[in-house]
Amino acid sequence: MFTPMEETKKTRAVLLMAYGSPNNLSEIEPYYTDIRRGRKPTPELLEELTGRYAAIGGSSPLLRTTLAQAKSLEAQIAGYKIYVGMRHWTPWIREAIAEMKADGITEAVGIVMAPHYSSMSIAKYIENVEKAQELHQSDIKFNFIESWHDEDLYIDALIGKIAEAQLKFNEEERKHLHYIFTAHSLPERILAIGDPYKNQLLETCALIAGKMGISDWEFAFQSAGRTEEKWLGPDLLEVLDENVNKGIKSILVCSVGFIIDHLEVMYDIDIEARNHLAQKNVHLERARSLNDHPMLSQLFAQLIEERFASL
Ligand code: FEC
Repeated sequence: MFTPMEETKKTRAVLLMAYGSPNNLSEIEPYYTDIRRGRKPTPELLEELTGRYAAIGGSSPLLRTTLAQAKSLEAQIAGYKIYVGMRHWTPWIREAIAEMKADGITEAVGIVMAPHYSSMSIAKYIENVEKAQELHQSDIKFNFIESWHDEDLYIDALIGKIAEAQLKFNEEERKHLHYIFTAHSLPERILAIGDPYKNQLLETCALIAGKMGISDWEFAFQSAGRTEEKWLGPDLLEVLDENVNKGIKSILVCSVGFIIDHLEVMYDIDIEARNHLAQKNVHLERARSLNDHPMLSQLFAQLIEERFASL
């Protein structure tokens, strides 16, 4: 016999979403084509991206880590099934929706493995879910958690990672440590439409700095797209140059906009930014991403339970 609450839980579920990542080098072209909304990349762009994946070992841990996060979340919110859907590759969001429909899910909370809202990121995941619902003639009632950039558990978990990275510097370096917080750049035109992305990012940084008592920090965008239009700056590499010119010798980078150690962190910071500083006598360390950190699943569980309670 199931209690009424257990009965309700059987028709309620969580959709955990992330960007998506090719499983091997041969999947890069169709993956990249999807990111470019159906336009195939030029041979030069394809070669450049293939080179980046090859440099991090041929594939990214993004899916593996998202699945691990889903598993720990499932353990935290016993009773609700967690479905995983990716925006740009398998397992697709549309596959998750088909599975949810087949399982008789009627209400769901959607959350993305990205803390900051933008019309060019989180809103696109929501659109993707809506299109998938149309495709499968599904009418699951979705409630989306659109941002969680100022939540204590996220801020405190990041502070823990920054504290771990501080220990990679010697005592003298720690006294003069400069902090750079980063996130994925987006086209600058989002500012004109009042997109909250940049402000939410700065709020995250200010909360971390305030709690840690750090005053020597700045924010930079990274991973700007290879397109003609202007992307949000300043770019991480420019900011690194400015710091070199000022004589800064120890820099701790923390990518607050990313949750997982994936391509954009493993290549753009661990390889590209490091190479950029080679021969410049600067000690750079990066705070590890949260990945499947238990405080993150605790936060997701809390936010999801609150949403279900409000339905
Ligand atoms: O590890 C992996 O295999 C995948 C890593 C990955 C994540 C990610 C997250 C975000 N992106 C965001 C915005 C854009 C915009 C464009 C764009 C392009 C790419 C390309 C790759 C890529 N992104 Fe990404 N992104 C990841 C990977 N991204 C690869 C294509 C090559 C390149 O430009 O580097 C430009 C699209 C266009 O051309 O029209 C815009 C944002 C996030 C953070 C939120 C999220 O995770 O969804 C914002 C992870």
